[in-house]
Amino acid sequence: MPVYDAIIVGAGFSGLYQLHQLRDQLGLNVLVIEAGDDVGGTWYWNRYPGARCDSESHYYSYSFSKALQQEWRWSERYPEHSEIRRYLGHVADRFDLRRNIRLNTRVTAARWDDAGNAWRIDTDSHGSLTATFFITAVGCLSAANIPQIPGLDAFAGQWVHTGRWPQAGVDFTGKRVGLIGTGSTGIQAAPVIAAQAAHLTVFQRTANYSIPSRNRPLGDEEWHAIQESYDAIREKARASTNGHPFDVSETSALDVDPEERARRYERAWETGGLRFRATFSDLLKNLDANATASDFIRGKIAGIVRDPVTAAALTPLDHPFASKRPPIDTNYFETFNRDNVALVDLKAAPIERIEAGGIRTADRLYELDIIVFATGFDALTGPLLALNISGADGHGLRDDWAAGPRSYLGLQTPHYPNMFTITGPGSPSVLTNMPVAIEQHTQWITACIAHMRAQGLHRIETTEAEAEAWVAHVNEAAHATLLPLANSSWYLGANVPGKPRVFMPYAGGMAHYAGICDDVARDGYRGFTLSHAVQTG
Ligand code: NA7
Repeated sequence: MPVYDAIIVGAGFSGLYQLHQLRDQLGLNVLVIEAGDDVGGTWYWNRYPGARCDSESHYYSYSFSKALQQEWRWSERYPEHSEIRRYLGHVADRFDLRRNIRLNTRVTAARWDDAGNAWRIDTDSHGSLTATFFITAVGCLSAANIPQIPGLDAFAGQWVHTGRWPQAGVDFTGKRVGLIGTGSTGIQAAPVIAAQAAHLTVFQRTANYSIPSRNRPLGDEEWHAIQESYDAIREKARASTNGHPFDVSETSALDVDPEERARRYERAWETGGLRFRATFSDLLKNLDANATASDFIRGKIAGIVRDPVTAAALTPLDHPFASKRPPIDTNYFETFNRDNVALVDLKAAPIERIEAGGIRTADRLYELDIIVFATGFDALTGPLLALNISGADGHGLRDDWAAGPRSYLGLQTPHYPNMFTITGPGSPSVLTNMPVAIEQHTQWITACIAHMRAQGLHRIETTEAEAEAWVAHVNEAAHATLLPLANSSWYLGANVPGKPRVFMPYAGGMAHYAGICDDVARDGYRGFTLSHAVQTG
């Protein structure tokens, strides 16, 4: 008999809520395993300067408890990492979750035992544990991508990756800092580091678009208005494409004259945030429409950055706006007007190696005391593959996903019975405001397990045919958008050398996806085989 009904890996937004549901709604015996020394998931690890969510705080939160929603007061439009950690800590305390969470414990392997109809989970510090259900809540952006640059070991200074930021922080005072990477992370970190360091050199491989976040404190009046309309806000988020509760314009960027278009972009630029993408209906679908937004942002960069050579190097030309995850910022482009900041264009002179004294590009040596890698993550698949999962009939996830992730609805992979993945590849995940996707997935999994228990069923699995059809649909949904056009996007796995180039998240829209999952459940879990015991053959 397995010791636990369910083992969940990860104590971030997903793991905490999944634990609450399985334990407190279904009465299951559940354990959460967490590598960090506290809850928080992504926000436990990402403590770099400027780390802030780019969903707005009042809807980057759980909706399942109205009491929680009313009692928690967010302080700013966008929550800073420490505030999100405090929120998740509060959730863990409020729902008495900590007693079922084993911290400082890393999963080293997970194996399906067909005869025992159970998962055996090996850990680095608590031996092997068994459970009927194995639920991965490991996040999409938790496996740090540290590029293999020759000579890193020889560096005489300190180096850090933003996704594994030291808890004690990093003191940049009086230091010469090199920052590699200009994704959301580098763009958030650069202005804050520049304000503290003696000098900051930003090493840019691909110039990026960025929209001002217009972050600000949330005043009482605004907060009360939010609290009063929370139900409507949540409903709107769930009914949307991206899990954000704002309206997407129904007008094509090509159906208004240039003056009106510019006025609307100006307004959206002043409002700030990811909703800039919603200025027109077709920015993510039509290349000509997108070009109007891309050009507008290029114009802004040219207007903000005083040195024309730097401005030109910062101007993104090789991909359409928002085909990569669009960052939002506080004074990113303005930072390059500071005397203590320099931009290095790696397209012109790539990094050759790291030496004791700093980073050497094809041009010269940049002398540095600290190197910050804002080089992103082995996204979506990396955290799952790190669990060393083996399934039924000798299957191993690393081999099964060698050509790209394969799943049915992003929830289950064939040959891995009773294993569920929260916000994994093949689900909307990173294309949404994450808590919306997380609540939908965990609620679906909870209902599925409740159904199995009510029917006396112990095993659920999907088939190769279902996975093949779903992977094809994920691909088709991506190609209905401009998202696959960014060559170096982590959505495609293109940021990690050797990773298969497959568009991983489901781009068909959050509400549409939730509808599919609901239909599948209503049809008796169509595409899944639910059974009493071990299946043979
Ligand atoms: P991203 O978006 O993957 O950005 C990583 C950045 O690091 C990007 O500019 C990369 O350039 C750069 N990079 C990666 N490897 C190298 C090497 N070897 N040399 C130079 N530059 C490199 O990660 P983030 O952490 O910024 O953001 C991840 C998500 O977190 C974000 O999208 C939000 O959803 C939250 P490239 O573009 O590949 O040329």
